[in-house]
Order: sequence, then structure tokens, then C-alpha cells
Amino acid sequence: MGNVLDTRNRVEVCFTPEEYHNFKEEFDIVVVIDVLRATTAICTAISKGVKSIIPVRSIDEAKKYKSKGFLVGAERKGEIVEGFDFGNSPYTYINTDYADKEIVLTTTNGTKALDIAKNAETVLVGSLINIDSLNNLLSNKKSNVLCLCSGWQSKFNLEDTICAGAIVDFLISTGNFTSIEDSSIASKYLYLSAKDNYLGYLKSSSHRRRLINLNLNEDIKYCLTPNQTDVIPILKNGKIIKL
Ligand code: 3SL
Repeated sequence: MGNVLDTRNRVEVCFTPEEYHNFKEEFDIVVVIDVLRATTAICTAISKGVKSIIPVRSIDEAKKYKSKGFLVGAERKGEIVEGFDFGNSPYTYINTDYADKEIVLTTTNGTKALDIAKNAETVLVGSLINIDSLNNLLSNKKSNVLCLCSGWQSKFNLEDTICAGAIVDFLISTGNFTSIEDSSIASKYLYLSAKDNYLGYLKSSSHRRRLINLNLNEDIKYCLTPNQTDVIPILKNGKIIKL
């Protein structure tokens, strides 16, 4: 018998922004994930009516926007950078009404991943808080999907990988997608081990420890609580807006 052509689309996982160059040519849709906390904060902001978020990579760029009068959030190593309006907590957008505002944001890893992926045909913002809505949208696409984990300073992290695994698991279950990379298979199995208790599973993960040391336990709980919004942010022409 000859080879049967596999018409399924691919869903794969890239563990860090540094590995993105190995994947980028084959994927039309890139989902950028930074569960703790950048993409969760962005999903929250857009779901609370923020008009757009301009992600920038460096503090210098952020400063330029600040000097022009923009509202600017800046985080490095979990902390608010002095001189900016706020940091990277999703509660920023829950506790204060920034509806219809344009916000500039720079974070340690999340906005770097967004910058690296910016030339993909479609760049979506993923997190656990919008996971079902995102999965439903992706399952209707006839495109290869890459989950780009932001990681931590060029290293693998658990929370982004688990979120990516939730996407792989769901899309594979539709029968219309397949994965061939070990990173995707590993992500799926990590997700299956973690899905009943994200908080417990991530108890000793490096970034959870980092955030606990900064008294950010409420942020962690929020970021690890799935399906708090249906909103899917998309990066278009340098701005993140509601799809
Ligand atoms: O790395 C990032 O982009 C941030 O999400 C890190 S933090 O959660 O704000 O510490």
C-alpha cells in the first residue's frame, strides 16, 4: 500500500523564544503564552475593556512612550520598574478602570516572546484564563498552530508548557490536528498530570517560588484559574487588541 497523505494540521510547542527560529517557517498561527503573568495580564486587560496594548521589549523603549504621555506598565524579575505606572499584575486591570485606554507594556519574558513572534501571520495571546475559548477558535482553523512558551530568561518553564499542553491535548482530540515534535508530546503529558490541580502541581516551580517571595500569591491563584474570560487578544500592527 502507498503512503496515505496526512491532511491534518500540526500543533506543536516551542519551549522558549530562543528556539522559535527552528519552528517559525512552518506555522501560520502562533499562540504566545506566559501564564505567570504577562499573557494572563494582557487577557485580563483586554477583557476589562482596555482598547489596546503595545508590547515593547526594552525599558528604554517603554521610557520613550512614558515621556510621550502614555500609560506604561513595566516589570522586571517580577517587580514594578521604578518610574512606571504599574507592573505586570492582572489585578491592575481589575482594581482600576482602564477601559478604552491604550497601554504600553514591557515584561521580562512575555513581551520578548511577542516581539519574536510578531511577523507570524497570526499572533494570538493565550493563557489558562482564556483556554477553552482559545481552543474552540483554534479547532476551527485549518492552519498549523505553534504554542510559543515565554519561559524564564531563555529557560523552559512548567506553567507555560502545561498551558501549551492543554492546547495540544484539545486540538489532537478533535482528530484534525497532529503533533510530531517531542516537545508537544511532553507538554501534553505534563498537562494531563497537572490539569486537576494546577496550583499543587506548580507548587515548587521556579517562577511560583519567585512570585511567592514577592507576596504575589493572589496573582498566582488568579493566573492558574482557568476560563475566566472568552476574550482572545490578537497582535495586529504592533498592538494587541480584542479579536
Ligand atoms: O516574564 C514575564 O514576562 C512576566 O510575566 C514575569 S512576572 O510574572 O511579571 O514576574
